[in-house]
Amino acid sequence: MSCSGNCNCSHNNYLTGGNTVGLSIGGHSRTIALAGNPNTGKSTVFNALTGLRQHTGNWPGKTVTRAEGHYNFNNFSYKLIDLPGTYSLLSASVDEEIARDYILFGQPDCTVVVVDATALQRNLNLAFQVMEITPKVVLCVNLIDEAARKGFDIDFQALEDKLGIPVVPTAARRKQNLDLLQEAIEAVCTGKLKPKPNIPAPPPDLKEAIDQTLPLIESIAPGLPSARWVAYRLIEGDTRIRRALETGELQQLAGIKLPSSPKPTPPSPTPDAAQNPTDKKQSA
Ligand SMILES: Nc1nc2c(ncn2[C@@H]2O[C@H](COP(=O)(O)OP(=O)(O)OP(=O)(O)O)[C@@H](O)[C@H]2O)c(=O)[nH]1
Ligand SMILES: [Mg+2]
Repeated sequence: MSCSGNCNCSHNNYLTGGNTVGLSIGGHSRTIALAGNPNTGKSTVFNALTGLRQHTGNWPGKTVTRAEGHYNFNNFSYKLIDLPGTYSLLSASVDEEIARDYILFGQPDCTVVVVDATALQRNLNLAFQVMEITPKVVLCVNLIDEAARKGFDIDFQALEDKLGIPVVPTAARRKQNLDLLQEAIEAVCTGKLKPKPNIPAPPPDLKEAIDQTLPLIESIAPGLPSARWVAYRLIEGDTRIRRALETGELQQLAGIKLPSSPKPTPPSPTPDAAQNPTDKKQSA
């Protein structure tokens, strides 16, 4: 895919490139990831927006179904990726790893986190984790019909102000407010809206550890997206992420060409600074 310098589309790589999974919608489009806990209505949103313009296949090398589709909005084409449900970006099941890797390294133009309006607190955990990785997030608070039926009164404006990202209440099964969701996605993709996720700064010792780790990651994997998240994981002693960095798996996921020269060794975890940044966000 060739793009003019001022486009807002995703560029081909292992995760975003349609052909790598035998799915090619073609054309010039913005790529949107639909993430969320299981059963929050991601596929309902996906089906309502894409209708019959859907393709399914498998994720590369996995038996997990990958669904992508497209829709047009204001004369622009949007490619929607329906990710497997995940509770946390730290989870280890194959489905959850796929969702995690796509959010971290697929570099979608916007990630929509679909949450269940009747279980907001639990669902926001994932939203915070995604906000930590990218500011290009829209929160889709789905099942508002169900929340209303249960007598929940949600102040969406307050939620938006507190989180610093656009919040769109929807009832996807009734196709309610999906136009507002499309507007919010467009605004984030074009930069008309620049979300400023409200994420508390890490404590000084953790910040210092991150500052020391980031240049090492950059030296091993120049330009790796989500390097901060990788730094958190290394500091916490995540051996799987460390191995994935050493073997070049992360770089491959992000579509980064591997250097032929030997790589420096990644930093050893520093237990003193080991804290779960995600847990901090939850208590924030
Ligand atoms: N009442 C109500 N039900 C909804 C709404 N959106 C989705 N549902 C229902 O919620 C259930 C789960 O919806 P899905 O779209 O399959 O959820 P999902 O997030 O794709 O689920 P996983 O792929 O398993 O993670 C289905 O029975 C939907 O019909 C909504 O806005 N209101
Ligand atoms: Mg689904």
